[in-house]
This record gives sequence, structure tokens and C-alpha cells, in this order.
Amino acid sequence: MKDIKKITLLFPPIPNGQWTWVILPSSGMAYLDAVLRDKFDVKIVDVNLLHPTTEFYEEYNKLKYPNTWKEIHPQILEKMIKIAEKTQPDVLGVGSWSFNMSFVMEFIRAFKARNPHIPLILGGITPTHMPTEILQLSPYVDYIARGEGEYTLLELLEKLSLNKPVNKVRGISFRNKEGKIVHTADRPQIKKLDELPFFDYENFVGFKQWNSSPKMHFVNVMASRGCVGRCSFCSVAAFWGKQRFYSDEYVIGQIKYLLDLYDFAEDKIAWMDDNFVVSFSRTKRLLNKIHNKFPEYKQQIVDMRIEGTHSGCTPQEFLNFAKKVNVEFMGLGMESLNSESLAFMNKTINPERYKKIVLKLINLGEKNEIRVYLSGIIGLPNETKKDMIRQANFFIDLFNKHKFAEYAFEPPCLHPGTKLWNDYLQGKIKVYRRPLQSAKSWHESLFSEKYNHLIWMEPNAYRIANTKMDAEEFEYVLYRLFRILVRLGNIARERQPRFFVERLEYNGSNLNKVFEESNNWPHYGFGEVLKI
Ligand code: B12
Ligand code: SF4
Repeated sequence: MKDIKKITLLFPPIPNGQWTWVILPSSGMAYLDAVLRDKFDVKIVDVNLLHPTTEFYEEYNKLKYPNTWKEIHPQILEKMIKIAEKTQPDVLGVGSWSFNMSFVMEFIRAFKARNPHIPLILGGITPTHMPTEILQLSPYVDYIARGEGEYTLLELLEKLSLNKPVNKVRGISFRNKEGKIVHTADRPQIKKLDELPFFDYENFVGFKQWNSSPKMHFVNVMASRGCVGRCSFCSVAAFWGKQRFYSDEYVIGQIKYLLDLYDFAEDKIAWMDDNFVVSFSRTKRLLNKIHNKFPEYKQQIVDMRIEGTHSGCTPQEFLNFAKKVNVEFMGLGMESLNSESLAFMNKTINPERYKKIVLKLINLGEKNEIRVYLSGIIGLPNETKKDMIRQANFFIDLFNKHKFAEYAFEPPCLHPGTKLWNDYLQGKIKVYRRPLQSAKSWHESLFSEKYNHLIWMEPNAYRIANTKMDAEEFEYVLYRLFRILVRLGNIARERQPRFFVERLEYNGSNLNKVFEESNNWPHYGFGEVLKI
């Protein structure tokens, strides 16, 4: 085997990345780099960062929305391959999330067709949960790194570079010389997260151009890995295991390190943890320290559970404190107000109590000028049309009454590594295939069909069936609710023009147009307008 010195880590595009308001460098790739860089020459191609600064998506941007992914995917793929090739890697590592798996698989096929001798290592959520299936599906994947990747990748590269057997490297799956699929023992979690070196973005291809554009860039860090929750639709617990925390000092050190290196456009620190407020006393201690150290910085809590806000405090206490330490945004996973649906999602909280907490938080948020973003899941199997509308109305009402409240809801979807996925495999959950309708979806892309259903189910393509309505009626209710959501998105944009406009410009795509044209999206053909 050729000497191994250079590794390129590629993070593929997030589907609909064009429309995402938050595009930040992948911390996963950054951590892998931090651990490898002493021994290997690392380059990172994070495709999500490339489109605003390069002509990466030029064909895409020329197309009138809604376009078809069929037209654009081959071009994106070709460009990704060229950029990866330009870095001349001895090994290519590829990251993934469930919902870009079909694209990832096709990228791997196309890359290896041109570069058969470059060993390819795949990591991320779905490969961790379905290593056998992926190795069976794709002869082009040489190794799968399961779970937390830093030390697995380091050890694997060390073995490969010395031409030594890899079967003792924990946390990998591969085909041996006889073509048999081998899974080595799981790698235990990193016990002390503080032992990880600080990460930076020096090895990200195109980072300097990305960062020099005067857009929404801020510090994006995590103070923990994993989550104490065990929600049935979520893959986090199965992937990360027990929730672990970085020390306050480590987190402060990491932030300072990034701030010393880079001039971010916005004075903000965004906490990307899955469940940031598991203990009020810890949160209070950490955020107080952060505020003392970086007093001019605003803080955003991207994900927290509503239950979390009463783990050791009242909503009042939480909000008062949040204001004091400059928190300007809180994203709350509310999920549902329907008790049966909450139970289905493995949540025990009582919906009435939930409502009270939400209302309090929103009222207090408004008083303190803290934006509160609620995310919900509507359309669980046992929900009637009435249930779904009642829930949407609760959100709409909040939105109408409170300037600082935002919300989004989605139907539930199936991810490998979740309880729901296992229930589906055991026949406990019924799923149906939707007709092709929306050009927005990767479902219509060249590639997804080969992999959909086998290793992943795109929510636009597959739905968990409802037990109270037939598919046609269910689709129609969801469609109408989604239209309302789009309308509210329009209003939200007017309310917070600065926030929205920055993101629109940054993404280099015309979201205004999307909203306008959404009124003309092809009707699903499921009957007349729903009165709610
Ligand atoms: C931060 C984050 C975001 C940020 C991403 C910013 C960025 N670029 O970092 C933002 C806010 C943009 C975001 C958006 C979304 N997200 Co998000 N996000 C996360 C979150 C909380 C952390 C990701 C992270 O940085 N992890 C820390 C790093 C260290 O881990 P990592 O990236 O996984 O990498 C490690 C391993 O996976 C492995 N590894 C990964 N790749 C590779 C490659 C190789 C070669 C090797 C060896 C190892 C390896 O090693 C790494 C180091 O240990 C995760 C949950 C989670 N805890 O992972 C959800 C998560 C990834 N998001 C999720 C979802 C659903 C979304 C959205 C679709 C939400 C929505 N409905 O809009 C959007 C997608 C946007 C879009 N338009 O499509 C889901 C994905 C589900 C799934 N199974 O794929 C997750 C798991 C959350 C959840 N509770 O389910 N998200
Ligand atoms: S949905 Fe959120 S609270 Fe539930 S297990 Fe996943 S990360 Fe934890």
C-alpha cells in the first residue's frame, strides 16, 4: 500500500442546505482533524461551507425554484469529487447524517470509480447503526468507523500507514481478505472529553473565504456529548450513549482559542448540545463563567428540553438568569401536546403542565426580549385530524400573540438507530410510500431510490402511517398545516427582518421567492382546502 500521510475528510452537503439559515463548519470534522493533525496531513472539505464562496452551486442557483435535484446532483457530485481529488489524499474519510446517506453512497461510488486505490473510510450515524447493510450495499466502502470517531480513525490510519492488520482496531467494520464482513469490538466512549485537543478551522478548504464574507458567523461549540433523554424518534442516545460533559474550563478554553484565531462576524456563542439544560445548577455555573469572561457576547441555546427548565428551577428563575447572562435565543423541543403522542415518543410529561411551562417561558421571553423557538412533531400514528389541528392552533395562537415566539413542526420520521426504526423492522409500525410530488425533495434525486428504504427513509418519501385516517386524508391535513407554517414563516420574516435578511443573503439564494412561489407548489391532489 502507498505511504499514508495525507487524509482528506469530506462532509457532504446537508439536503436543502441552500435553504438552511444556519450553516456552520462541522464540529465532527474539526475534532477528527484536531486528533489526527500531529501525525497526518489533514484537509477538510465541508461542502456546506463551499457554496457561498465558490461557484459550487452555480448551476443550482441558475435554476428557477422549484428545480429538480435530478438536474443538479450530478454537477454537485462532480464538483465534490474534483475538490476532494485536488487535495490528493492517500485516504478519504467521509462523514454523514442519516438524511444525506443516499447522496453519500452515490458520491462514494463515483469517487471510487475514478480513484479505486484510495482507501475510503465512512463514519457517522447510519453507518454506525447499519454497518453490515452498508458494506453489503456498497463494495466501494472499505472501512466503517462506528460511533465516536477520533481515536478509531487515528488508530486505523496508524495501522494502515504501517501496513499492519486492522482487526484489533476497536469500533470498525470492514471486509476481510476473504470478503467476509468483520465487526471489531465497540470502542468505549472517551471517558474524559477534556482530553480532546481544541479544534480550529485551519484545515477547512475555503474556510478563509467563508469567514471573510460579512455574514452570520459565530462561535459554535458543545459543552457535552449525548443526551439523558431516550426519545423514541431520536438516534442520539444510541449513537453517543451516556451523556458526558466537558469541564467549564475546557469549554472556556476552546471558545477563547477560536476567538483568538478568528474574527467572527457576530459576537455570539451558540450552544449546540443536544440537551443543554439538563441541570440548572451546572448551566448556571457555566453560563455565568462564560458571561464573566466574554461579557459582550450574546448566547444562544440551540436545543433544550422543556422538561429541562424545571430540573432544579422554575421557568421564571430560568428566564431571569438567562437574561442576566445575555441569552438571546432558546430552542425548545416541545414535540407534542397530545398525551398519547408524548407516550409514543417516550415522554412522560403531562401535556397540561407542558402548556403552562411553555406559556410562561414565552411570556417571560417576550418581556426579556429572548426569542423562543418551539419545535413540534405533528402527525403521530394515533392522532386524529382534530388532534393535529388542535396542536397546530396552539402554536399559531402563540405565534399570533407573541412577537418573540417562533415555531416549526414536522411529521415524525424514521432514522436508523432509533426505537421507531426497530419497531418498524419488527412490523409494529406501518409505513407508506408517498407519491412523487415535491421537486424540493432529494427523494426525487437520481440516487435516493437505490438506497431509500434500505438504509434510510427520507421523510419526504416515506411516512409513518396514521391509524385514524387513510393516507390520502392524512397527507392532505399535513399539507394544509405545512402551508400555514410557510405563511407564518413569511410573517416571522417581517417581524425579524434583520435576522432573516442576513440569512437570505448569506445563502446566496432567494428565499423570498421560495415563499412566494410556495403558493404555487403543485397541489398534492388530495381534495379541497381544509377548513381549520
Ligand atoms: C450542531 C447540529 C446541527 C447544526 C449543524 C452545524 C454544523 N455544521 O455543525 C445545525 C443547527 C445546522 C443543524 C441542523 C439540522 N439538524 Co442537526 N444536529 C446538530 C447536533 C446537535 C450536533 C452535531 C455535532 O456537531 N456533533 C458533534 C460532533 C463531534 O459529532 P459528529 O459530527 O457526529 O462527528 C463524530 C462522529 O459522528 C464520528 N464521525 C462523523 N463523521 C465521520 C467520518 C469519519 C471518516 C470518521 C472516522 C468518523 C466520523 O466522529 C466524529 C467525532 O467523534 C446533532 C446531534 C449530535 N449530537 O450529533 C444534530 C443532528 C445531527 N441534527 C439532526 C437534524 C434532524 C437536523 C435538521 C434536519 C433539523 C431540522 N429539522 O431542520 C437540520 C438539518 C438542516 C438541513 N437543512 O438539512 C439530527 C440528525 C438525525 C440523523 N440521524 O441523521 C441530529 C442527530 C439531532 C437529533 N436529535 O436527531 N444541526
Ligand atoms: S430528542 Fe432531544 S431530548 Fe430526546 S433523546 Fe434526542 S437529543 Fe435527547
